[in-house]
Amino acid sequence: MAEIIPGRREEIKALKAEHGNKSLGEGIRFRGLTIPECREKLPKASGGEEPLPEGLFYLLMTGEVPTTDQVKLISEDWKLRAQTPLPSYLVELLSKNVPKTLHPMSQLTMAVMALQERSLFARAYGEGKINKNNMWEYAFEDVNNLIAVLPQVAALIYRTRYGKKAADSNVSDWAGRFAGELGFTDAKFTELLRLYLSIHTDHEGGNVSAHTVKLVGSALSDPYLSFAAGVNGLAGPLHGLANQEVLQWMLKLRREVGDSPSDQQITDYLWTTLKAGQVVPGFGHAVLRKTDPRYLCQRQFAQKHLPADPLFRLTSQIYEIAPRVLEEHGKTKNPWPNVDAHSGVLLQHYGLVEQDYYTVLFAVSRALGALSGLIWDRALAFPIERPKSLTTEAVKKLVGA
Ligand code: NMX
Ligand code: MLT
Repeated sequence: MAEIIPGRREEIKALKAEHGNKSLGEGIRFRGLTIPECREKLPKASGGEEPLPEGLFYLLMTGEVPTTDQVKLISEDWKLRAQTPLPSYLVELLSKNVPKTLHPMSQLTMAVMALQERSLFARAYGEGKINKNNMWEYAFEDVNNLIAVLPQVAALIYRTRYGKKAADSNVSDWAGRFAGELGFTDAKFTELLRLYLSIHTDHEGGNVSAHTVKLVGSALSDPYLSFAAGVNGLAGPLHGLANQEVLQWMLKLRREVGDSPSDQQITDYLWTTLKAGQVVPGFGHAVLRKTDPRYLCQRQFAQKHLPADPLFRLTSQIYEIAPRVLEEHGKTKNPWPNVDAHSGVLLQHYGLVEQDYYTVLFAVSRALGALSGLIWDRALAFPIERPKSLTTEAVKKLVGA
């Protein structure tokens, strides 16, 4: 990072000076690579087929596809960082003091906030050691420390809330450790988690959660404070909570019409949702105008590993019908499914059935995208964000309305 940053600072300064007035859009690419390319090119675990999220983190940080050894180094580094025990007040909080009714996403925010006491960035700032040139280094340490312990924290929330036990596991990559902490030993589930945690990392930075992290970080709030804020954005039903909503919506459909609904029954159910003034969860997107490539890669995973799963078959049937209904409804600019329309079905298959936990998995993954961006924001000394805000009266006066 220390070698790359100076050149990148110059590059961006020149780019902004020359082309800063143009508007851009590219769909989903991570440093220029599409989702299928990431899946193909990023290093895998030994015997595995899905990318390791550590590799995606390296790609987001450096713009380069890492070697297997480089990815191994990150796995080992994060494992080492995670060996510092969680503070006892946090363990007490999560395992004894939060009410069972508190949503797992709220618990996650509280946990990240509780860890903020560890921020090296905040400490160095307080001691007057931070300047524009070195602040990325403190952000880098905080980000890696936080990412390293997120699986432990998230799994503690899971085990306490649903009365589960961690599994004995010697898998030591980041997703593998997470699977074990959640109590899963099935190698296919671990592979799914590697894929899941890779593809949910980011979506071009403008989404609510990543952008919130960036916005809060622009005040030089440290990475813990910034990430906690982003988690709260992800917890909204139009954003990350949609993965929970999708499952609940599908299970309600099954309860109402049985395991093998006809196309007409699904069409009627879609219209009932729309006529009730609700959104069809998992469909539509703020910027995509086609089926989300993350949906498609999860669909491929299902076609390969669970083709006969009844919920997967239902998902496919809805995929056939919902876009037509949404087009006829005529409001959404994008009638195609997004990432959240598929993720829950895969988790259900492997026994992670607690839907109100799904957005926590999304958040653990989003940490890689949003927080790698935050390191870069500090490296490039991006300024505080401050959009203008005017009253309607003032706008009217200014535009002569
Ligand atoms: N069902 C019903 N109506 C919809 C849907 C949908 N799935 N998607 C968009 N619309 C409506 C939208 O509410 C808006 O209505 P109105 O004019 O009455 O305000 C109209 O279509 C135009 O919206 P768009 O410009 O197409 O979409 P927008 O950028 O405003 O919102 C989403 C994007 C993703 C919030 C929206 O498509 C949505 O609410 N989808 C369902 C929830 C969901 O799946 N969210 C997850 C997104 C992915 N993620 O992980 O964050
Ligand atoms: C995301 O990954 O955050 C979603 O695609 C939503 C978005 O990009 O706005």
